[in-house]
Amino acid sequence: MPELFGHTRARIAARHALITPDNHVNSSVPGITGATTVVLISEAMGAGFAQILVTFQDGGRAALPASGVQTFGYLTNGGGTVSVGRDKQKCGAGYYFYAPPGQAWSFTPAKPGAQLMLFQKKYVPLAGIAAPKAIIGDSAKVKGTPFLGDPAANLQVLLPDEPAFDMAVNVFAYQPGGHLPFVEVHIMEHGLVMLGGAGVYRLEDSWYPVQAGDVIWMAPYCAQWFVAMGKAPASYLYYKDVNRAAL
Ligand code: UGY
Ligand code: MN
Repeated sequence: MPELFGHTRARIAARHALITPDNHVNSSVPGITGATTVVLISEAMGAGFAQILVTFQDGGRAALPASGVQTFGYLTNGGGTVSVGRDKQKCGAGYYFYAPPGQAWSFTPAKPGAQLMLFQKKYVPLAGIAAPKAIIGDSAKVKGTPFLGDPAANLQVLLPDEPAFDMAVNVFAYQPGGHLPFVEVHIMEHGLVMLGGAGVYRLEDSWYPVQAGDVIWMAPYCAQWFVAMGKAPASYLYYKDVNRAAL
């Protein structure tokens, strides 16, 4: 239904943001054709990374050249073929890939409607440590662990937690009523998409109702807390910068 009075749940603040599917406006991004591309989070907002949603149409394709940018992609809908460097694999919903800096990658959807959530970050090398290798995986096969021992909050870590990686991407799944055990305040930045369910996200001193499709940016030190609400589990996919010195 068209919005008659200019209401929205979106909020773009200096140190956090909430963007709902109703707010999306497409951009053209080099290397992505036959698709609608929405740049949800970017340096223009004050973030140190980009989060981009790509929905493919008939004949669409993404093919990005090698650069100093690393890309993590997660298939939120549909399937297709992912190529990273010399690796090539057919992937379905819930699959993910990691394209390290210096490697080209492409995605060719099997059918229109396939949807990729991308997280991109300029890679920060670490002296004496080789850059990471390409990864293609299925999140359904990644074992989760109860977050700080709480079985109502299950964490799946999709990328290896090794010094070579300066970014992490995880899936957090909560049972109804499950919540982050405390209000987190940390140097790491987050980009997040709600994969399913609903809940309330505290960001700094505001509380927001959130549901599937909503995207959140949390700047470093943004106070954050989440509780899952309703009768179904809630889950989100999120990015975080990791493994680098503060100074
Ligand atoms: O990894 C994290 O910092 C995570 N616990 N944060 C979050 O879910 N907002
Ligand atoms: Mn956090």
